[in-house]
Amino acid sequence: MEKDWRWFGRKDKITLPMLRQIGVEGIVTSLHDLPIGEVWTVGQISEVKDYIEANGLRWSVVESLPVSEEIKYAGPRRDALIENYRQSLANLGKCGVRTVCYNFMPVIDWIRTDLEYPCPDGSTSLYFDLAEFAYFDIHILERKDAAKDYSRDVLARVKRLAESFTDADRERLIDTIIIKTQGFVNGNFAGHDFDPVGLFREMLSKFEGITKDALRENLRYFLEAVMPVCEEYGIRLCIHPDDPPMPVLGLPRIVTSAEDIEWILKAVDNPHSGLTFCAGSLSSGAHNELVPMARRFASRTFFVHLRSCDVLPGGNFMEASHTAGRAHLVELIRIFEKQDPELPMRVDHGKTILGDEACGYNPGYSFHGRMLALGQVDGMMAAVRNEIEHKLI
Ligand code: DNO
Repeated sequence: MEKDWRWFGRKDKITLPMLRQIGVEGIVTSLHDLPIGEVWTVGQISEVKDYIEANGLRWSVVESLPVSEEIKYAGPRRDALIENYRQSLANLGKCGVRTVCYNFMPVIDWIRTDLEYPCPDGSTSLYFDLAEFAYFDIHILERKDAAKDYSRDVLARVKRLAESFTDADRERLIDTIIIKTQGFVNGNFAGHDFDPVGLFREMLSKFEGITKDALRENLRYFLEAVMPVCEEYGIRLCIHPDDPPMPVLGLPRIVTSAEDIEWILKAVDNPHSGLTFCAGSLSSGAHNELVPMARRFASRTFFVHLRSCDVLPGGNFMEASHTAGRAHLVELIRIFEKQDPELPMRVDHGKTILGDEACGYNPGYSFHGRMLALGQVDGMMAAVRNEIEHKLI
């Protein structure tokens, strides 16, 4: 697979010359400063592409071309926003950037409750604690009937948290769930000088009455509208799984399992519509067995995210090392290397190590932690290529 790296543009403290030194071949990025829903012009795209190429790299994948919330809940501006999306895809195609990742998670992108969870070895990792998340839902958002969505066990833990949580704990949770994890990937919650909980409630209300089936139909509508542009420009559009892969905050989620992925690929059965195989998101759901899923969907996988999770008791999970956890990365590499040795791949969510904590990187996007992960994955890929070359697999 091609070794790619998620780079957040010129404001990223990790520069392109640094990435060349560690063996990165392709860049994964987005036009991070543009509001969601605006057309990406040829000029804006070329400017970023030229800069990447001037540094001896290529722009391999767009992650993400974000889908506006109104497209997801079928609001009145849906068709106009889809038209903008089509235009952005066409402009990317004209510039030769042809792998485009997106997701269809309502309101909230990826979720963690702790961005600096201390590991025994002194590093820190991202962590999801279901009881803390339920506390956020029940006691901070105060969503109607929220308690019905959690088990008695989780509710007992929430009760204990409610007894011990200070104002500072509440603020930390709001900052983690709404601002820090969403801020750099999701234009809905980018700023700091607003009422995040109020805005969050308002966004949630837009999805009232949207069932899983309705959300699926809205995805089908979107894909049917954009596929002709993807065909015309040779674009491979690949949906990112939901992270974590389960319904949250009363919102449906539709990319959580093999059955969901199968539905999407069949609903609009076009070779330009595929999957971002995010091993981390999928492995954080105990119901997902990644190796058979990779075998099943390899031919429609256009982009791979390599990381691995450990699922813990009580619905909690954390990021594992890239050589451990339930994702079985070596086996996934075997499957995807055989499928297409050129497939774009990036490591995802490294730990925070060796001074990363002082650098203000986006959560999960440390330099040393990801570099270590890339080294581990690079080693696994070299071993797998050797197996393939000597017909050992
Ligand atoms: C977080 C990422 C997600 C992902 C988007 C893709 O680290 O896994 O933000 O990039 O959901 O659209």
